[in-house]
Amino acid sequence: MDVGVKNKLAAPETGMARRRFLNTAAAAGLAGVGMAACSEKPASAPVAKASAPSAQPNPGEGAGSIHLKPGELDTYYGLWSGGHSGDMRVLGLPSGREITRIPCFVPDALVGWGITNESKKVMGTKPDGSLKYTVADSHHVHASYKDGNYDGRYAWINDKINSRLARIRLDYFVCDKITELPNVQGFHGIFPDKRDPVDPAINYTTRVFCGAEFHVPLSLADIDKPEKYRTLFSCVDAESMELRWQVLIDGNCDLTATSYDGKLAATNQYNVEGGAKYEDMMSAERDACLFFNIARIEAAVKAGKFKTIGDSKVPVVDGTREANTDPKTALTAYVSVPKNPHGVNASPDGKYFICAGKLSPTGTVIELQKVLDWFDGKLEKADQAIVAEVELGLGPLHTAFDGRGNGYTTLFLDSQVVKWNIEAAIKFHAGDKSAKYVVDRVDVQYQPGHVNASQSETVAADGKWLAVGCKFSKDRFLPAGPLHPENEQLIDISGEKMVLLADHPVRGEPHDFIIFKRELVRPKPVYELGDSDIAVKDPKDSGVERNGKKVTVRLTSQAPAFSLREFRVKKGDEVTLILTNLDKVEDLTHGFAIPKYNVNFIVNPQETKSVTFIADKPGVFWAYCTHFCHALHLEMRSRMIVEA
Ligand code: K7E
Ligand code: CUA
Ligand code: CA
Repeated sequence: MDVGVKNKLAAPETGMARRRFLNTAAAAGLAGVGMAACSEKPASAPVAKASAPSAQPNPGEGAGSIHLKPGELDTYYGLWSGGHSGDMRVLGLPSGREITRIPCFVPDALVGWGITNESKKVMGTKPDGSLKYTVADSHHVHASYKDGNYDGRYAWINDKINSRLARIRLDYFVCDKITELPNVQGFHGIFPDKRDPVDPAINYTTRVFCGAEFHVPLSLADIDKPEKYRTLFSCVDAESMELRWQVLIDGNCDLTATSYDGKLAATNQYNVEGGAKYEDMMSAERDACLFFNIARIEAAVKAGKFKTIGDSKVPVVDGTREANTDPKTALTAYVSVPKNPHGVNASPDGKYFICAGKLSPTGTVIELQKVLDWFDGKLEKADQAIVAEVELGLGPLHTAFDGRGNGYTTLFLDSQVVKWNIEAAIKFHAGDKSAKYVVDRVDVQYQPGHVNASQSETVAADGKWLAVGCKFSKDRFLPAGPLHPENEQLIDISGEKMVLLADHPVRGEPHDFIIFKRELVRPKPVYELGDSDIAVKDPKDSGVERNGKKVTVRLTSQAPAFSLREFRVKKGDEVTLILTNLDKVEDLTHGFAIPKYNVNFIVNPQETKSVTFIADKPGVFWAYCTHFCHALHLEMRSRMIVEA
């Protein structure tokens, strides 16, 4: 721990005694993090302290009630990552009700994701037609922007295990594309850009930036030379979902942030050491926040100043320290941040990126104009862009914003959220020791990771609700065996004091999430027949078509019947079954299951799906509707006869 920093960062408010040991904890490093996470507050410990801040009522009205009347709709959507469940969850807020889960990276039995040909095409298959991957680990969800606010087109989510980026269409709330990033492992942070750095007419998202955590050998010759392992920062085209370019960097990537003017993207780095073991990864006192000059990178790609790696055709530019010493031509700027930082978040006024210290008790505020000044040669050192580095508490991870100048940072080890004023922190850092930057603290249950506020990462941050993703729920819910849910908590931040209002158990394990006004999306109530070019548009087009051993079965559904009451194929046929749901009524979904053939999927109104299988078992198979649709739902069947 840097003693100089410690003294400079003496907290201006009282009640910090318990946090005095933070310097030793930081020195104890990762072991300290792990142990403290589990031992600081044993499950039997009373949680009375938690309600202390809430006991003081907020002045004014507060953000509103979290208890909706039956039939009343939520005013915000929340998009939550599903962690290693590999899905995206859609919540209504402030009630916290889970509305649906959108399967992305892993199969889902409800809708037939990973069963239908259409979903398999999105997920990716091996040459034999089976799924390439069935596991994933999604952490971060972000949505497309226009003029600094969400525009309701797309959301993206990462898969850390297999370095994949999935896109969700926000009209149908379905995953429509998945891209696997080349040359990297441990793809973690994502963030869409908010406008083009050069063309003012492009005031919306056209790029998604992806940070990769793990160092890997870029050539098989380097397998046994960890010192040669590298990571890359990637840019994916928001529309085509193709890779645009990558940047070879020193150190690693973690979380990602983008500026409102489109000029800068950044990633926090916790492993500037390039260590292969955690002890090595925490040997430096300061790591970095690495800035990317988007316009210059794209100019370099255009000018052919790139190489490619292995089989990948993606242009890779050189963003290493050595290649970028002249600010006036640099593609990258390394701003130092203590110590193994986690999280980089853009303040809604467009001025600052904030990095949380994780192993340092500090939040670092970096002024973006000063980073641009460094790129213009007007600032001697990139570190001069740091305008505050203030003590927040133990284990700071992520920061959300209320649009009134305050940040809300999770303190993993303290099990708290700290509300702090950014301008006051800047004054304090500049030497005004009377500047009280910490506004409030609230205990959360327990060990919070991500935090986000309603509209937080947009120009329309409204400072009403704050959700906190707590990694441990311990004693907060009825025990259901050794696996505990996570605890997503909701806090009213409309007043001076934060007020904890609700606990929600969630199936493991969301990391990040966004919360936005419901008006910002325009979900479609039904599909369009023309969405699929194999749609069976009329029941009269139903039937069995044979082409050698390949058989196509076309049918439609209209409650309470399928257009084919029976169909015949022969043992050994490769059967492709196409089903269009001709019901137009909103909410009238049908299912289609074939016993013993591992087939089940749903078709929403006007939607078409298909499955392909080998009819390897002769006999009679009652295909039936699995999704309750009608008083005669149980009677809604078709008979598949497989002739021996
Ligand atoms: Cu969980 Cu965003 Cu992967 Cu922090 S990360 S907590
Ligand atoms: Cu159709 Cu149930
Ligand atoms: Ca480090």
